[in-house]
Amino acid sequence: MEINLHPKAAQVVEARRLWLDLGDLGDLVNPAGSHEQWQDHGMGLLRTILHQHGIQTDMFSPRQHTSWEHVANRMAGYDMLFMNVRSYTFPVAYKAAQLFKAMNPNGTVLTGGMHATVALDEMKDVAEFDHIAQGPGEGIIVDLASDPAIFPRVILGVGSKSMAEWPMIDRELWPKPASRKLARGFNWPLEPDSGWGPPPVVTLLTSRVCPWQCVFCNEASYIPNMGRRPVEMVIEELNYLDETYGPLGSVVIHDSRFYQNPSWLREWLEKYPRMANKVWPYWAAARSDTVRQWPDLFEALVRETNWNTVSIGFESGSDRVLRILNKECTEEDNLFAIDLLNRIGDEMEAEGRDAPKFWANIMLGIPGEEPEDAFKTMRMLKSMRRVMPSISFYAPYPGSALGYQLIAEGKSLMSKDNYHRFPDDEKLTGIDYQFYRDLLAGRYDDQVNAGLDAEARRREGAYSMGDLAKA
Ligand code: B12
Ligand code: SF4
Repeated sequence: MEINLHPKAAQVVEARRLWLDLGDLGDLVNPAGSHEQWQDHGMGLLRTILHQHGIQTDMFSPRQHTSWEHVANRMAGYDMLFMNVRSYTFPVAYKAAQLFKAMNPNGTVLTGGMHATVALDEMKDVAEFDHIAQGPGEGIIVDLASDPAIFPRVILGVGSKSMAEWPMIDRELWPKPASRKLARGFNWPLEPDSGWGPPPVVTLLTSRVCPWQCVFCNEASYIPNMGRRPVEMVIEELNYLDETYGPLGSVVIHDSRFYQNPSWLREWLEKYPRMANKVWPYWAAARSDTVRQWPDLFEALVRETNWNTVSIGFESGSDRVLRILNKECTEEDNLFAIDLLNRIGDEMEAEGRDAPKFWANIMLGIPGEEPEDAFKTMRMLKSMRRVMPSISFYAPYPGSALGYQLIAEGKSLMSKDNYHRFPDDEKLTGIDYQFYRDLLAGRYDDQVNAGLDAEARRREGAYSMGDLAKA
């Protein structure tokens, strides 16, 4: 990583710096689910860079405590507080900053992260945030931590051109589980069982940006483009983690869009089975239209690289809604991907191998969605032979085109105190959430089943509506 040590860094090493990992109270004590336990790569990357430049930071997390009083007491005596603020952690960051200032009236609060980029006005309204860095932080964090006073309140971050420049994250800089019960199966500094593959789990990123422009997401509009991490670096990191903390059980590739850039994927196909200590099974994401565009590559990756959990943002089973979302995938693309993975799974099972399954991302409660659209979505789900459904009510996140529009129209129910990040929270005015609850509870099964074709009906039983409600 090409960052020169700031000349002042040596002089200010004695400043006491705290990085607060963000998340809900108790998530690393007695968590409700697995995702709350996962680690923050933004914080991991920036702390690794700081420490490699001789700038030490202490760190702990509200996730390790069960009361805000404990969090406040642990913040006493620090000169600087750093936080990676995403929209869904904004309420926690806001509260933490207030407590930090109460404990350290002369302390400085330095924030960055996704929410600073997509909702600057909300960040600026918090007087306790002394500095707000928009965009990527890897090229600026050392200077900022060395001498924050020379920076204005709002700062434009500096990123790397390619993820090849990122150092390997020092995973020991991540928070530990904070109860004996949780520590037992956590495998820190690796990560716990996610239900997707055997533990210990390694989460990592090979790419950062997605070129599509779905109106509910639209990452390309606020995450700067950068080169993908070279295949060999990814494999080297996995082998290093396996040898240092392993043996590894499985991998989660956190990329928003793993299945893009066929030349990178072909290299992965060629090298991962040959160079990795073991061909660990992994979770990674695709779009149904790209599966349809490069089906042979998809099949080869599933069969030869152990891509055994295929996450697809199907979102809806209705062309009308897919158009509202600007998903640029059609019902037919979705069905193509489903038929293909069903077939590959059947064949692999017949060969005595574990069948790959879908992690199917589905949204309900989309503005403009009619009951018949939602029924079609349920039918689509029922045609997947092996599936873990991940269903949430649509959330109008800032940063996305549709989110900005609905916020401007005053229809969002997400606020500074509650960003409603749970799948079944009500997020918008004007949506009949009771209809969707009834749908998930199976009260419309007759209408859903009546529209199923014979083949899908034959497969019925892969899961029940009850599973959906719990997803
Ligand atoms: C991995 C991931 C997850 C994982 C793990 C999350 C975790 N613990 O980190 C899981 C699957 C659990 C997850 C879940 C969710 N996620 Co998520 N996730 C991601 C993803 C794909 C990668 C995040 C990442 O590691 N990025 C790489 C790191 C290096 O980037 P970074 O953290 O932003 O940090 C950089 C900068 O922000 C900056 N920076 C950060 N902090 C600081 C501090 C300072 C001082 C400075 C100067 C700079 C700085 O520098 C860093 C390096 O460049 C992003 C999309 C993306 N491509 O980033 C979505 C994303 C962050 N997730 C998002 C959402 C909405 C969610 C969910 C709410 C989805 C849902 N409805 O359930 C849940 C909520 C989870 C929860 N705990 O409550 C949104 C957030 C939108 C927003 N406006 O904030 C994103 C952007 C995806 C999207 N487009 O919708 N997510
Ligand atoms: S939803 Fe998926 S495909 Fe669409 S912009 Fe976001 S990451 Fe890309």
